[in-house]
Amino acid sequence: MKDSFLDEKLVEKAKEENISTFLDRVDKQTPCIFGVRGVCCRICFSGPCRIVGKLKGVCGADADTVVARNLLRSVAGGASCHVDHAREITLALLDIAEGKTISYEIGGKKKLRELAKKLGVKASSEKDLARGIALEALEEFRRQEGVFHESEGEYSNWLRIHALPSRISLWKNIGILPISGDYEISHALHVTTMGNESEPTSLLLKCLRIGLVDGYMGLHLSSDLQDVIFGEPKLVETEANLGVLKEDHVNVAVHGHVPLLSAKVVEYAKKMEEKARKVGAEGINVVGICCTGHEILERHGIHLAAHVLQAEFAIVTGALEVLVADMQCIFPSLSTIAGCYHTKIITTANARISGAMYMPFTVENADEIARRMIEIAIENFKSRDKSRVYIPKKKAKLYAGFSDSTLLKLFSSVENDNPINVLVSALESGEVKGICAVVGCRNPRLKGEKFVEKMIKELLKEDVWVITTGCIAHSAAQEGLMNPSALKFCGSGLRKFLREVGRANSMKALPPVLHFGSCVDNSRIEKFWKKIAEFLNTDFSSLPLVASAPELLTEKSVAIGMWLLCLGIPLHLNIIPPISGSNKVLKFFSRDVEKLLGSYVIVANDPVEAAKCLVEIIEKRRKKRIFFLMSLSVKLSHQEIRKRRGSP
Ligand code: NFS
Repeated sequence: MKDSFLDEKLVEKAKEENISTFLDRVDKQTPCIFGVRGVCCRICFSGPCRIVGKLKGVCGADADTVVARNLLRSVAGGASCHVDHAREITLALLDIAEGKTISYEIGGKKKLRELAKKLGVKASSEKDLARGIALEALEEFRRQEGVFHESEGEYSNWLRIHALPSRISLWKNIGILPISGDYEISHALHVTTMGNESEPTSLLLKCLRIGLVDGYMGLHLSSDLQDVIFGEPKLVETEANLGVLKEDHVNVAVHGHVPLLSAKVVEYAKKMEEKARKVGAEGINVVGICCTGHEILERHGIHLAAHVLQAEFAIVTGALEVLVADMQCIFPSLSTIAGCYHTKIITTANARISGAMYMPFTVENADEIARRMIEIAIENFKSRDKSRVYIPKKKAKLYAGFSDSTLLKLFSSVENDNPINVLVSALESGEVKGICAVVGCRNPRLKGEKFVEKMIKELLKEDVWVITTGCIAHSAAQEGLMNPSALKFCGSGLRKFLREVGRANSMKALPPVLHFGSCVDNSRIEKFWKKIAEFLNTDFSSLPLVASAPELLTEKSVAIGMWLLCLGIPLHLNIIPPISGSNKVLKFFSRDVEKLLGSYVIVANDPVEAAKCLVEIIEKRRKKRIFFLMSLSVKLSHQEIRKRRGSP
């Protein structure tokens, strides 16, 4: 277990206490080669058919059809999670606006007004503005037909207000503009049933189309409305890793995705500190697991305890009173493991688990449920077996809560009139060679190996600034890459840039790896990149921007990957979804998609090699960009260029 993100002593403790974790279970699973290659078809009941070479399924489907059809089902599955997440938030906003709950308020008044303006929603009161926005948002799920008008955006308002016009035209030309979340996901399930679509390219274009559903009707919609309810992320300084659990506190972990519940848990933990002291604890310590951790971190500064693969080990510490889970990425194993300790697992939404408590959560009963959960945790503190507690010491400091707006604010301390020019100048001079978004999960198949940490350090060495979200953000934080001490990993150009901007803001430096939040907050990465593209009047495909989802685990990540490809961003994978059984599908993602969207997928299974490939792409794009600047300078007068660049 050398050089693992897992604490060696904690893994030993699990073994000694006879606890089965993902490490044991992954070893007992031998993946079926047909499944791995994506050529197992279970769509009808004449099979399952397993397609090898030229052999066809009972219905005549070949490997290309089966792989493409399976992939589309996965992408639709992933997008359904983000669309459902957005729906939860939309309905909550409608309830708040209509006064059906008093548990929440409109915390992001600036965001409310901005969004209303973009959507053309007019009203005299804040509540009515919120209602108007929520009703517009509902259309993103239920619209049944679409005719694209640039000004009206009948296809999707969220796509219209967030996507670059150059991208929208491309999507329109290749026919992948989605109509609405529910329509597209249901349609994808329909066309992939037996006897429907079998033409692989058409199925693959639908994968991209669902990628757009994921990006705009899932990610952007969720982030926007969460900002309206809870306010926008703020820069915070906090800590990450299991070391944030406290031996002398009642420990409560929030695990899942939608911040409606976790924000309430944080609120009641603060309110009920006194009660905790009465049972001998020093207080109540709320910590975050997975994405909901990021949501409450970026708004309340709560510590990050664990990513998806460390959640089991949070229980093995023996110091966790309650783990509250709402939806997505919650292993059923948590309940089995909790059964061996005093920890209580409470589920509230989609992640109902056998053996766990279930407390149905609504925005109307939010206060009551959160208060009850904290009460259970306080009560359960008395049952903790102190002799079985081991909390690893390791934790790292991080700056978090970055977004397009927090970054612009930081840049404005260097150049007030034209903040984004601070970064654009650094990109053009090569001080910052490019930006890589490293997103997604940690995969159990890597068994704790530090793939992503090594890859990021290689990128930093090459002056590539790194943005992270989701479980990768947990990992980068734990590795200490989100604080100025990680400057030592950076090349001289990036180091200089981070120091200069940091110092202008009374910080030692900006962090080499940025915490951009949860997986739905991938939307903020597009917003940030859009600022660069708009400033330079160009498209993403001619900018030195790349992405990597090195440890892809969930279908959600596949949907996000499709969206990134739609944006024109080259995407690195280490673990690939099951597509290797079809040459046509492999060719589509490695070559054909470039002609359509300017993006492609690369696969590299070694972290150093992966970083090298990403840097090469960045270099290639930088060369292309020089040509772009030359052609631009022919078109624009000198004065215009100066104005654009913000120079005197
Ligand atoms: Ni993203 Fe968040 Fe983690 Fe992967 Fe799951 S928590 S939504 S899917 S496993 S990064």
